[in-house]
Amino acid sequence: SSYRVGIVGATGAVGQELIGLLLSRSFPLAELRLLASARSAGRQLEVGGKKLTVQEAKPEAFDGLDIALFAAEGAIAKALAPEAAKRGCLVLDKSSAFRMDPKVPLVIPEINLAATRNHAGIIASPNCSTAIALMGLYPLHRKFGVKRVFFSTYQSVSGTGADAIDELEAQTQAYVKGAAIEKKVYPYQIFQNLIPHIDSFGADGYTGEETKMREESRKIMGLPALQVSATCVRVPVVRAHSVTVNAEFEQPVDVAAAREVLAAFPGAQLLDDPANKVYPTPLDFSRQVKCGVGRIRRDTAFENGLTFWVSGDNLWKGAALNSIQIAEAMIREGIALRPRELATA
Ligand code: 2RA
Repeated sequence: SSYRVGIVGATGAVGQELIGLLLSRSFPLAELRLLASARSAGRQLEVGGKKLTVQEAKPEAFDGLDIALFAAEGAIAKALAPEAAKRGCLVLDKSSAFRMDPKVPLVIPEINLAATRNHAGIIASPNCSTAIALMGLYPLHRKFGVKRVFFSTYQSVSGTGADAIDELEAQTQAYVKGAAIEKKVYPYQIFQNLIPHIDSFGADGYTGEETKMREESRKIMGLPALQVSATCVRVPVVRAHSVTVNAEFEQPVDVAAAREVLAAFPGAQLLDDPANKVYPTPLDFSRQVKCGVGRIRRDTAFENGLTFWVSGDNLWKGAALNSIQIAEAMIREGIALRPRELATA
């Protein structure tokens, strides 16, 4: 069968990737409805050789849809996702609005697809840095049991959005021309620099991004007591995030065993041959379905420690692809798109 799919935030960086991936993955579409703010309504987008007109995202815009892919900021998801679910849509939301809501499954299909069986109309996708980090950590946890983990991230500017991509480009051009470098999106120059600040600072000195990595990793892996400490840094890379993971396990983990586990995990591509300078880089893993894992070595700071490096596309596995993979897997596994109570209504 085929499905009537709506995209909320269709004109944004992630929305554009959703359109491309639905087409390139031949998602069974009966209809594709592009929804965005009133400001963008009326714009025409070229989709698969057809011109589609963007409609305003408002409650009645969800009538008749089976799936609503939300790629908008939290406030819009908070306002409209319940409206869409009420109208019988399965909402797949990439924002942080519902991720920690106990009634909302937070899902990476390769890890906890079963959690989708208890949805009440809304399913959340994790923060991009969490999804990418867990493509390396989760298969190792499943085999060796993780106790404590440190994340250090190297996050591309596309995670902020199209305006940040433009900012890096403009600062690069200004540098080449010897012109003044302007800062609009970030508090510091991002060109030739690093900014250890993503999202907002909490009272404990951790940023929202760092708190998300801790809380979301615990929820997705079902490890409420997992010890996590993250440092999330913006780097002058256009696309794809990278993460250094230092993890302590219940038992010693040798590199060969770790490589075997990662090579067998569907969400990861093992790329680990340091003698030949082979390891993942963000440039190589942009627009890749899998996340690259390499630099695997015993961690010298832990008993039973292992450290490794992951690079993954933050717009794909970190956002658009993960949402689409949830829908694909639910359809493949015959998991109800509508919550039980609605289905009988
Ligand atoms: C970022 N993870 O990279 C956040 C949102 N995509 O800015």
